[in-house]
Amino acid sequence: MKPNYLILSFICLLLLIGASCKKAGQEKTNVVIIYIDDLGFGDVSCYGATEISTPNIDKLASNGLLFTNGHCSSATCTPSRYSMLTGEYAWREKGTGIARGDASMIIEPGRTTIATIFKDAGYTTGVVGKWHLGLGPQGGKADWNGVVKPGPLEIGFDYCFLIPATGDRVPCVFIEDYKVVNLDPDDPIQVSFDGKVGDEPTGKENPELLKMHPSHGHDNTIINGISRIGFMAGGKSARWVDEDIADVITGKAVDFIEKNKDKPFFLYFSTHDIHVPRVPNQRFVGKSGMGPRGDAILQMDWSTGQIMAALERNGLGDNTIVIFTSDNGPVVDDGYKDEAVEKLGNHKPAGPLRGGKYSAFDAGTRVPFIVWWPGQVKPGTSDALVGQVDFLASFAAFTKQDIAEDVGPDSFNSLKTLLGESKEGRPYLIEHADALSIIKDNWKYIEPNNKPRFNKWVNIELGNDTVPQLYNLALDIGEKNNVALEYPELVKELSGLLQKVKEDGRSR
Ligand code: NG6
Ligand code: CA
Repeated sequence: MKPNYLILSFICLLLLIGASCKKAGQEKTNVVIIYIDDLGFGDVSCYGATEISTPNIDKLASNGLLFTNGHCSSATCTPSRYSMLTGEYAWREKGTGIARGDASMIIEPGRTTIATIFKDAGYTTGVVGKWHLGLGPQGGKADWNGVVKPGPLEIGFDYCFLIPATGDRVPCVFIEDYKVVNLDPDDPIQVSFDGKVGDEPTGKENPELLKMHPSHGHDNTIINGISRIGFMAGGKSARWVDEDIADVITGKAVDFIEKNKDKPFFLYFSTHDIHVPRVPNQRFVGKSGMGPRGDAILQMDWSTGQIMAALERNGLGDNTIVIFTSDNGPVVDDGYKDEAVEKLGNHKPAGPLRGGKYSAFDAGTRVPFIVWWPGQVKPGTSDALVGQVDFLASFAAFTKQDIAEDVGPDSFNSLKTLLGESKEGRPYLIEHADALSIIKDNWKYIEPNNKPRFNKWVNIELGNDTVPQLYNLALDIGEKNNVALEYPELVKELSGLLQKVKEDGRSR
């Protein structure tokens, strides 16, 4: 029988269209970054925690690529986020330490960020959750009662729903796009970090009114029975309820996914959990047996599950990359008496690592780091050295864009490594706490500095020392043996490279 060439050509045409659609689809794969606050390397079960179970994150890890040597850039929040969004190490710029609640916008409006990269590639971009990168004009103050600007919308985000700074800093209100949510104009907000405003009680003056007491700091205005950093008056109808924060922001993130399910989107979902004050919803209270810190971990795992369920429900499961990671390492007592210390039991928030949040030791910056993209990223583990500072250049490459010479000065294209196509990690990575460190080929050098080694406030070894420190992470992941004196050549090489990266003003 004579073949029907018309039908055959039609089938070929369909196949061709199918193939090119797949390619086009891949170019517009959605990207979601789930950014947890203060989550330690050992805080989730897929990273070895045995005293707590995080089934949603474990599922993400078992279907994705789990990095054992993944890093944020700094041991605290603001600089890590700055560096993740801009691709520049935060320590290069003044004013990128832990931001006050009334800090002005730290990233200059119009600057290329990971959000502008996606926006330029035709994505709808959103940030939901903790911001902590300042809002309002340089040299001025945010107008909490008017248009809160500039903010994320000036650096590439189409949508934002924000906790302006942190849960423990005023103002304790949400911001959607440019406005404080539910604000009554007859009850304007006042915010101060320099002295009391209004006549509302503070934790210092009226501790009997508190439902959670500070252990250090955190004794200014009482909002919902918890005293905060900073003073606030007014804005009563706009104030958040701590127990509902996770529900509210997770809901907004899910709404963003649903609204944008038919077009490519980039979502930066930044949880309040497991930062202080840890006040999880009643559903999680007492469920971990570890007090509010453990319960907040369960709530954070739930939030992660909600995001994943929203992706699945909308058929986006195999066309979305999800990156799950944290902004800095763990801290147990970070300023409130919330039983985190008493109920920790055998749980090791940092796993085998030394230090924690604020620390130059590896627990400060080596964090959970999972990349999930079913059908594309092969499940498994990778011990390649990867850093969040590389997201900008990597996603520029992913969306097939070149970046200008001065953009993302410390961001390397690590796309192949992040997607598991290569086992080769970064040649080296700089880490930032009080001191700077450099990691290269599993050696870690911490530069000498004069700050004390131990901070009694947070009970964390900060990794500071007046002498150079060198650790062989391959043999000594807990950084117990400083071998600087045994390897003077290596100390010279690493300190020299660190010095060069500082002096060059860029490393890409
Ligand atoms: C510290 C706070 C701490 C936390 C941290 C920022 C005190 C005594 N301590 O100054 O509780 O808010 O700043 O954490 O106020 S971060 O994760 O946002 O960097
Ligand atoms: Ca943090």
